[in-house]
Amino acid sequence: MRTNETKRLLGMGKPALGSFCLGGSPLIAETLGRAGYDFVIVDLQHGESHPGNLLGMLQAVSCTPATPIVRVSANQPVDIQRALDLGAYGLVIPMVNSRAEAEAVLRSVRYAPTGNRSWGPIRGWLYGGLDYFAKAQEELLIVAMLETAEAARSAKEILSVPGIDACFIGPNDLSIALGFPSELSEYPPPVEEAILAIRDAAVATGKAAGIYTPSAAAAKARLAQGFRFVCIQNDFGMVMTAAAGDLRTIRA
Ligand code: 3PY
Ligand code: MG
Repeated sequence: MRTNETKRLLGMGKPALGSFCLGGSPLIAETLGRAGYDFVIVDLQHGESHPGNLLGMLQAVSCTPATPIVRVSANQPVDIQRALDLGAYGLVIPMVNSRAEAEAVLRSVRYAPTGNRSWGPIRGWLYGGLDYFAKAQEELLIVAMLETAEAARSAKEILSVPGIDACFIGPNDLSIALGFPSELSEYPPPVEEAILAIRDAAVATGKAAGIYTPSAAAAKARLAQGFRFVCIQNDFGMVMTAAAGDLRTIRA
């Protein structure tokens, strides 16, 4: 089966850098993949992508060196299995709040006897290879989002589930869950403490700590703190930042 380069980097203790694709444009997804990110996350939770355009989005990313990852809309077997069948090589699952929910993710991802995924990896086979059945469990990257107060409290139990490869902190939802606003350039101490406690739980369980960041500077700071599955912005934010920055420069 094709090597999952993002999983390989994380397995070697190295960082992997990616971005979210919120627009449902395969052209933008391919452009992000060509920019040199290790992975591109097609976002089915927020933004314009949906089951009807997921195939084209995954085909676009997979004609680049970037690992095609899908953030599913929820921890639902049907969403998880469909994304994998269409060729997602990694999954980001939002709002995983307990060990039981993490175990449910893995049951959706795996074939019997350890799971209940139904057979039919139409494009998973084309992209991954004919030994998909034997090797999928090894190659697919499974990332649990920890972004609620309950998840922060249960981080160690969630991350100690074998088969969960990494956590991914959603700092906006975590901030809201702890009673603060989202999209802050600096998080208040309770949020920052929760973020670092989740990172520590990842380190303690031998998993990669991951986090969403809104800028290159924020990503560098998180890398320096030991985060390794680091997502920098999204296509929508990049357009906004670049356009507003140009106009500020011109009008100054
Ligand atoms: C969050 O910040 O809550 C996210 O989900 C980022 O992707
Ligand atoms: Mg979130």
